[in-house]
Amino acid sequence: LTLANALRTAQERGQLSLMYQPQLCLHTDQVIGAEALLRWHHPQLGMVPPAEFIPIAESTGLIVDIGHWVMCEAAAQASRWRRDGLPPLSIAVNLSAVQFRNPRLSDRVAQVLDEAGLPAEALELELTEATTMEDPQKAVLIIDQLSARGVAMSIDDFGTGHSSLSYLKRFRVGRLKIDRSFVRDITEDAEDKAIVAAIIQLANNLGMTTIAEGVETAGQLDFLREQGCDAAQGYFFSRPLSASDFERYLSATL
Ligand code: G
Ligand code: G
Ligand code: MN
Ligand code: NA
Repeated sequence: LTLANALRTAQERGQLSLMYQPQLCLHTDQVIGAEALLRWHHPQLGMVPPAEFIPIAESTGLIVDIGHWVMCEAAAQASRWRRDGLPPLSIAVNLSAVQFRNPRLSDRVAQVLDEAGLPAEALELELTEATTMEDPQKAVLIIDQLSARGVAMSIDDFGTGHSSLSYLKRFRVGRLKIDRSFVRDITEDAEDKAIVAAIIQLANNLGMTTIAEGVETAGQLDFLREQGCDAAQGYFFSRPLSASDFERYLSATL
């Protein structure tokens, strides 16, 4: 059994699912959205971590169909939550570089939103720095197309790739996700403090908002608030949850 072959049938066999990690606004303390995170539960292998199977999905091209399924599933869930009267949440989906390169991406996204009955602003596509910097000139155009359709976008793992500041200002993305490697030691490490403070200022000066990932302690949260970070996600608030656990989490915080 190769992982690639098992992955080929994972979706049709119902082995894929999404978990939802709450995202909180640090100005209002309200849950404002969720990041959809893919899980693969294989009957023999158990839970296969995304760090293992996403690269295989990318190298085999399976990520195109899997990524499409993720977008449909996440959009449908967000739409159900709206219909059920939950506060309007935005749903963030991780986009692979392979999906990003697809010339029909913005049509596909529009179709997914249409089928789910979800407003474009409620979907956020997370692009990594590596994805955007593969071909930054082309990335500017693709981001403009998606942005023209009203889809929200963010740069994931910000600060870890090779982003060029001259491109950052040309990418019409709404927010930067501060990578959790910078957040981890933020209460002790003077350099991490400086980096995070600088990212928040840079984002604000370019008209973007920030969300910190991997927030695990009250101390980290205090520092982020002081610096004016807009939103956060991490184990301090909640681990990624199943859709029904997410609903319970949300009603407990209302
Ligand atoms: O929970 P966590 O282990 O889920 O995620 C590990 C990595 O896998 C993260 O970098 C995350 O961005 C990535 N990932 C999770 N879900 C998806 C997905 O649906 N598509 C892509 N391309 N990456 C994902
Ligand atoms: O790269 P991306 O941001 O898409 O990946 C999110 C990953 O971070 C997922 O694997 C998710 O499970 C994990 N994660 C989310 N919150 C925390 C946290 O507070 N601490 C740690 N260590 N990992 C987290
Ligand atoms: Mn992400
Ligand atoms: Na990240």
